[in-house]
Amino acid sequence: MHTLFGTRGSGSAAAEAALALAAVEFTSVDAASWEAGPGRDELRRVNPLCQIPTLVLPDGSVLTESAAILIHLGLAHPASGLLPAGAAERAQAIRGLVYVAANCYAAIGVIDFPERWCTETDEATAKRIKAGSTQRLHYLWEVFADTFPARPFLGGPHIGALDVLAAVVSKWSGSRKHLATARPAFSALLARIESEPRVAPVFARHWPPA
Ligand SMILES: N[C@@H](CCC(=O)N[C@@H](CS)C(=O)NCC(=O)O)C(=O)O
Repeated sequence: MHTLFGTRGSGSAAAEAALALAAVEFTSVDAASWEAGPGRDELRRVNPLCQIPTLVLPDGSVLTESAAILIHLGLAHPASGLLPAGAAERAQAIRGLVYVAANCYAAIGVIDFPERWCTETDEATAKRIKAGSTQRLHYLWEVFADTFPARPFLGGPHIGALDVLAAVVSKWSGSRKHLATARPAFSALLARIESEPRVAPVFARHWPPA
């Protein structure tokens, strides 16, 4: 059995959606670095960075890094369509997954924890770091939208790993609001991804409608 560490409204939604698309059963441990409790203690034992998503595979090995988790699930379950079957399309999907993780997700790490990326961070400095990183994040999404065409999904005819990671990581720091006007077609794609029947319940659990 796979074990997924995560919590509501977090990046674990991407791993959860991918597990749903691959029809892989898993147990959940509610855990996050910002929530004290037994889940967090257990998470820290398997991932010293205490970040989610963290996936423990049935053989006990630990997978961190959302892109690695999704690529692994795609390779381990080729029939899921998480990764495109063709080598050229698969290469672009992997490029997209690493782009989102290395650029967009990393920027969110700075926005959420500016004090980790600066010394003696006073409130005004933290505010400036957040503002600059948010601007950069929105630009990074514009470039993503211009670089990765939807046909009609990002990996081709079917929903895949890149779709779910883009849909989850764009949930934060005003990215959706920005994209609605800056890249309306991409914004519509994100809405389509969220409403895919196997993905919609995951999004509804993580971001319950108000
Ligand atoms: N590089 C990691 C980043 C994961 C990440 O930053 N996750 C957030 C939650 S969405 C987290 O656990 N942050 C808590 C912390 O860094 O203390 C990935 O791509 O999965």
